[in-house]
Amino acid sequence: MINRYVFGTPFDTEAILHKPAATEALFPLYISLDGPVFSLSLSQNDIVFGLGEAVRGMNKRGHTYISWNTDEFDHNEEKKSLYGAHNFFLVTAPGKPATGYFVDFGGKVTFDLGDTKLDTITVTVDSPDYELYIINGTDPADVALQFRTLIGRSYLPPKWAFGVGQSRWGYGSQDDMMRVTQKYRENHIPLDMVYLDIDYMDQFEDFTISSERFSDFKQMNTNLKNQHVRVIPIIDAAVKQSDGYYFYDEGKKNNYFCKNANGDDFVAGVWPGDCCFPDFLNPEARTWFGNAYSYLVDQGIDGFWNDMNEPSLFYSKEHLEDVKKEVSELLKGDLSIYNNFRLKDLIFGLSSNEDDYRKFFHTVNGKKICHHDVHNLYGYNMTRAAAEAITKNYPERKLFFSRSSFVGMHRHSGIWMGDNKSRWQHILLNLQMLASLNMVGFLYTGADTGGFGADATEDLLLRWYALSIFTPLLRNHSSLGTREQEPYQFMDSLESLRGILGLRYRLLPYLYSEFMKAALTGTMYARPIGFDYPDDKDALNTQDQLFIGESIMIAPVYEQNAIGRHVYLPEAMKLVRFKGCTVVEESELAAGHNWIYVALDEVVFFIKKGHVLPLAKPAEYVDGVDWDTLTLLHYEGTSYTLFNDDGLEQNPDLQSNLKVLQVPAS
Ligand code: MIG
Repeated sequence: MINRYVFGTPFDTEAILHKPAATEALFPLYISLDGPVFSLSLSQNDIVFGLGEAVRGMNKRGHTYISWNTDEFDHNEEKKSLYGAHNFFLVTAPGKPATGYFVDFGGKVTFDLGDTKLDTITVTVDSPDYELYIINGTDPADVALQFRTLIGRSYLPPKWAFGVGQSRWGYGSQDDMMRVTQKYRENHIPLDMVYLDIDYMDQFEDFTISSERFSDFKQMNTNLKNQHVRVIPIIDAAVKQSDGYYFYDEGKKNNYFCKNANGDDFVAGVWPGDCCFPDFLNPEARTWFGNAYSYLVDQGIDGFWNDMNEPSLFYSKEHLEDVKKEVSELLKGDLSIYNNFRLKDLIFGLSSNEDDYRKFFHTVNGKKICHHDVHNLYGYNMTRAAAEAITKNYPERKLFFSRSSFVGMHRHSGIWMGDNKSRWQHILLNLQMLASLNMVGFLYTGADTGGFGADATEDLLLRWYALSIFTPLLRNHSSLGTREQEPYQFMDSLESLRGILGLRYRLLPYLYSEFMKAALTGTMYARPIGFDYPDDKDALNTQDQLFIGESIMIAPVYEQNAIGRHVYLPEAMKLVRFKGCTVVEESELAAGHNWIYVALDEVVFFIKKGHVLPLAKPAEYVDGVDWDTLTLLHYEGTSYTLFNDDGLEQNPDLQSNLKVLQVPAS
């Protein structure tokens, strides 16, 4: 059952696709409502799941989270905000029903989930104008399903986007793209995508290509496509302010940029220097920005990643002037301790300063809206702009994923999990976020495998890939200045890498099928194991294992130098061990707490009782996967219902693309 409560006159965030009529029902008595603040109490066994992209465990209890989209490059456990705002959480306990809450508001929302007081949740909305949805269900999976029904179908990427991707901030030329591809192919490491970061543009200007470093961009794309590899460029949200740059001139002329209080275009610094910010809340500006992607599509590009769309601001022009003045005053005196701190605060406070988000405005239906009140909708609408225009302009599905997001954007695109690091804890965080992101409809997601910041090691990369082969978005990406992270840079264990990535392609028919079924029916592709066993206390409290689709459970190793790990099995399952992408062990493991050994070059996972896992023959790219010759592994299973389509159709039908695969009687 879903109740929608409307407070004041909220701005429509367009998160919810199917809005039920506002409820006549009384506000539930167990919640105390005091202005835009509501509280509920937690009992000892209660577990809180949700909030999508956020730090810490699957059980979110015991921390304060703030929905405030932020360019945050250090994902440690103190952090309150990352790049997305996913204001949905649910409370449940073993054997108890579940209740979900969605705060539909585009500005700041604070979720104190048993942080100030262990037994109290307090949610504070930054405005009296918002909506609250309360969803009652039998168990967590039921509540999550009801929520997904409200927010609409998840984005469907093209099938090839389930392949392996290689990226690095710093690939700056056509030669770099060709070399990466060649290295992969000559080492027989599977590959489907290579990524372009900001260095392909001319002076970091959106929708331009450096002719110096990419003398024949279109030909490069053709050459790579002939090798079954697609090039995926980045697009940044901000547009360089520079007269004579065609895209800026168009935006300026048509009033498509956000304005400051005086009605002039708001200016802040990002990569290209001073920039203007497209008003993505204005539908005309969206159409303009979205259509611009065609410039690249027409040169053979089939996918994009949208960055810096929180929006991230290095400085605002206005604030920078104030800081310059104060700094020069400070430097005239002695830098006594407080002045020294002040100096540092002034400098560090330049980027993504909350005050700057109060200084610019959107125009929606002729009304001026302060950015601060709708901050969390910016990245959503940038990516929506791209997806809506390109979906209209071309018949085939294209790849889109974004850094910043809000619920609702999941209908248009996926997300990646932002600037993580080559840290062991970030493998676990990657797994945990998969679960909470699936709850809010972001099915096409994954983290920078190997870590974006800091230096990856061979063992970290192997362990991380052993998780990432199950994430729909599978991309190795790293920052400028870090140790080179392409698998072929770790030559000693190339055979192991080849095996692990090879397994991704063996699993592809299953992973794609389960992804598509989940997207088309509103279920979760990746889920906490307690969602399938809501009465089982140990299952519900397991935070480092996942079900992937209907048949398998994963339990990757995420600690350095570990030779194995603890695994909890809610019921007996079949353990399957892979080495070099072939099965080397199939054994039955009893229900309960188990220890398993997993070597660095192995992948171990579990098949659920009564279920079947189809496996393809190894392949080096998605187009090379043979969907007709599948081996069926199973644990007392008899059949598997496979979804398969051409991978490009925009609105595939579920039923007509299903095929039942029967396990031969033995
Ligand atoms: O300020 O484009 O998260 O993936 O490599 C950094 C450079 C901007 C942040 C993205 C990252 C990307 C980087 N970008």
